[in-house]
Amino acid sequence: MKVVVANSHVGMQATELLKYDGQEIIISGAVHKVRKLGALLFIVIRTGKSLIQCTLVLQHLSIPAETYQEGNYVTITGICHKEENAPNGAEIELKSIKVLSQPAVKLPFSIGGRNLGINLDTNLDYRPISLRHIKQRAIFSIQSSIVQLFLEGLGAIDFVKIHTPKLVFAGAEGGANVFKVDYFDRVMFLAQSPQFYKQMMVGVFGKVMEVGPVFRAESHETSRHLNEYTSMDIEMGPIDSFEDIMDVETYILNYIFDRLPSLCPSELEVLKVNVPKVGDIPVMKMAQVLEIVSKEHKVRDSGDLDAKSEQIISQYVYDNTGSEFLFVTHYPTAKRPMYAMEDPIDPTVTLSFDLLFRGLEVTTGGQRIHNYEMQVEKMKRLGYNPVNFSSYLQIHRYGMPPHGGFGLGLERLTMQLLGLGSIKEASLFPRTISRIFP
Ligand code: AMO
Repeated sequence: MKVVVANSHVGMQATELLKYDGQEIIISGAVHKVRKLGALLFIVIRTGKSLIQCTLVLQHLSIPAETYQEGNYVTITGICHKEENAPNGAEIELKSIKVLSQPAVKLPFSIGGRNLGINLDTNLDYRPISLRHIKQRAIFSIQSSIVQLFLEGLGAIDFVKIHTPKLVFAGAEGGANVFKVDYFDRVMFLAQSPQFYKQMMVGVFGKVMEVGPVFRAESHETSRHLNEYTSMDIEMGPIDSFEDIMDVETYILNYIFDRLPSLCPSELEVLKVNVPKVGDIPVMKMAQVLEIVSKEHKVRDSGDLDAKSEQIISQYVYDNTGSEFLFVTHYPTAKRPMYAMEDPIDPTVTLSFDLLFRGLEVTTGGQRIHNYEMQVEKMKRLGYNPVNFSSYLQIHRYGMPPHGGFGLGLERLTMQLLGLGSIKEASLFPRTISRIFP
């Protein structure tokens, strides 16, 4: 009989077990859950990818209870059998268990149940442990697949992956929400976005993409803001118009959501995820959106959509087109950063867009200024000293194509896809004003 070694590092899928029907198999993992049913003991082993059910007839084999207590890391040996009633159609009849390590104390809560059954604060306080729960882990397996597909889909149309600095000389997005960092004898900032650098790299590669951390010194805690999040960015040129950017975003969202079900079927199933059909995404100008929203909601700031406005317009679009996405275009110039290209027909608005998904903004994008004089003039108009931006302005000075890009918030996309109540649930170790541990 062949002995197969599979451990949690290899990450064997429970479904793969079927291949070893009748054979002896060795698996390493954590004792996830233990259940006694008469003379039968069920021990579920958690590997990096799945749960594997093992059975033991207590009379046949005496194993001390401390060997299989929840939280132990073990190596088990047993015979693999097809078993229709087992979670993945196969189970292992145990012959022996070897303990690799034991926890110092009992787990603070059980992670073997169907639901975690603890509140969000406890979940986040005990993150290294709570993330081991199957539903928590599924969130981040899905998130990992989203990133994989984002890079794969854009790579297939010649986007080059770049890695830009997160310690930067200036905040790119304007506003006060930028963190200062002591940097030897001077001050630097944590990047609010890869904005300046991705623009610079258009002059090098034409089409670039990055998935990386960005930092926002938001002083309020809301269900949709983090102080550190993951931005999925693209930048490209030459372009004909900012609509080229919306076309790329439409392409990549179709690419991701078409392929997600085959990449992580069990995780989508365990979280009962409704994966959207993207198709063509409807487009509306900001002015049009405000007109519709103001019929049922008092919009206080005509330059941006508050949470309620985003929900109202998303519902309106869903009712009229069936789409769960909406591009809102032509945001006011006064509300967009200094690099935003103004509409030559009406300079009070920019050639920019936001994407709403199920009632929440998940992306901002648009065309950028590529002309040197135009960029310098706009900086001065907004009160920035162009001298402080001379390294960025090299691209305008020495020649840039018409270009643009977008930034898609990974945690917001995950939150909306999975219907999570808070963005914190979509971040492994969320950073907010009140949360810095673990
Ligand atoms: P913006 O600042 O709109 O644009 O950010 C882009 C997207 O990032 C997400 N996001 C956040 N997610 C979690 N917590 C936050 N505090 C937070 N702030 C923003 C949202 C948002 O749509 N440089 C531009 C993008 C571009 O034009 O290329 C930018 O960063 O999903």
